[in-house]
Amino acid sequence: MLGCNGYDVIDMGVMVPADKILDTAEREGAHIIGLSGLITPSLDEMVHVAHEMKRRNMKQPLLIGGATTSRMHTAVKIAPQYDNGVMHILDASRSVTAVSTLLGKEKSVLLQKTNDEYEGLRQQFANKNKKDLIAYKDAIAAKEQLDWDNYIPTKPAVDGVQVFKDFDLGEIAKYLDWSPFFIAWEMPGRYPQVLSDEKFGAEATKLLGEAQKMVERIVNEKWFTADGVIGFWPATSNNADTITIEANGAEVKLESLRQQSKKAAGHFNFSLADFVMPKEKGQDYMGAFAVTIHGAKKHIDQFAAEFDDYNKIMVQVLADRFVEAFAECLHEKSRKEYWGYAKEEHLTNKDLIWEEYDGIRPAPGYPACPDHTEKHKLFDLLKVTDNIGITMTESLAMDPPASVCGWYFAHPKSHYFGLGKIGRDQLEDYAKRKGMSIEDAERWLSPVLE
Ligand code: B12
Repeated sequence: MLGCNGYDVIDMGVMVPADKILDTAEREGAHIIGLSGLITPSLDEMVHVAHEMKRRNMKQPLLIGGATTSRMHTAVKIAPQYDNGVMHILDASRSVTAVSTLLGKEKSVLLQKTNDEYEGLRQQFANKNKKDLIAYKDAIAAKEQLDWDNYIPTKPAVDGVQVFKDFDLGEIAKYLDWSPFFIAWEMPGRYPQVLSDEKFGAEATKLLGEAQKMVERIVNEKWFTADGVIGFWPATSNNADTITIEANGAEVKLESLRQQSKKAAGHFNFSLADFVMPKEKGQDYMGAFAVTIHGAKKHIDQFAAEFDDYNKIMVQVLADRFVEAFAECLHEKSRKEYWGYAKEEHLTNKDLIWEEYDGIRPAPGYPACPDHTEKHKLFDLLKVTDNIGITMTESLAMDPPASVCGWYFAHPKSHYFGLGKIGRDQLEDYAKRKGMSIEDAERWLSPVLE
């Protein structure tokens, strides 16, 4: 593949172990190495790669990018591991200038400038004011008290787990949300407004037309196989941050994290556990789901082999759109049918996108539940790997990449929120509840630690 300045680009693909990347880079005489990270555990993997590059005495600059990366994290955690240049690139389009400079005479000037800037960021990080946190026990006391006395939980129609194999792609296509599609193509603005945007409108309209043509082929020629699994179980909370699920005669404890920031009077410190009925109030229910798109890789590889980057990216982006649409579709069917707490719901796709329904489906890794390790429990409860073939890497990324999993909550007052930072007291309690060492808990929760 031809890249910047006529240099070759080797795209190693997704979820490649550090050793394989570095072996290939050394074998092929790479001039620059780039890493892209989607979820926070991949940030640790990047630190490891930088460390390995130093151990191997490598000389190439290391470029960092992707949704969860940041200049601060790069400066504080990754750059100190490697002396021959680490740079965070906010946006792929900026990598062209950076790469051109790194391949030219000005390389050492750019690396020195970056290093000075990162030194400043490290100082800033070291001096940053701690957030105003309240004690964990006070945060629990400031939980939202839902009116459980007047709430009658709906017993799910599906008892246990239900698997969906080769789900109708035409049905899923009705739930496609095009706004993130345009974000993936780096076109700002929501759909459909983006189509009439002064600057991007014409290009956006053309792109959408081509995407829709590919959607038709995906559906008619069955490029993808959509598999999903959902499950519902009796559940109660403990008035703090543990939800107990009863599955197959055994108790499974789901551990939540609680907002600990100091809030104005009358504002709550939320935790997902608040949305499940406390045990002394009675019996509630909870659900989970996992969905995946198989088959995209074959088409991605084929377009890559034809050096057709445009269609390669289009398939990737559409696989992501399909999996999100599948999650939306199963969530709606769950509310109306499989759980059945909203049998009368009648919403348009636009209403669904704006989440105008009762209940939520937070995904482990999202701001309300940033601990990716809870995915292990979800995978066990739904037997995700056996049922629909999703596997997890050591960094807890799911393969196929177009996969989503999460929890279902039904309470009409359940809502999304961002956890924010937590204190040492909550970290210690959480580690104990999870049976994890403090060091492990610190590693997995590092982005939310004070
Ligand atoms: C699309 C998307 C998905 C897609 C997958 C995308 C994919 N395969 O890459 C789907 C729907 C499958 C998905 C699933 C999940 N997602 Co998601 N997803 C997103 C979303 C909405 C957009 C990411 C994206 O593609 N942006 C568009 C691209 C073009 O931008 P970008 O990645 O930032 O890349 C640009 C630059 O960073 C740069 N760049 C990127 N890489 C590199 C590399 C180099 C070397 C350089 C120079 C530059 C560069 O260039 C790009 C163009 O400018 C983000 C939210 C967000 N707004 O970022 C969440 C987000 C990344 N997802 C998240 C999570 C948690 C998940 C799940 C774990 C949820 C779950 N439990 O199921 C799963 C994990 C999937 C897996 N396989 O393990 C979280 C991650 C948070 C975290 N702390 O870990 C985010 C941030 C959402 C959130 N607000 O919490 N997701």
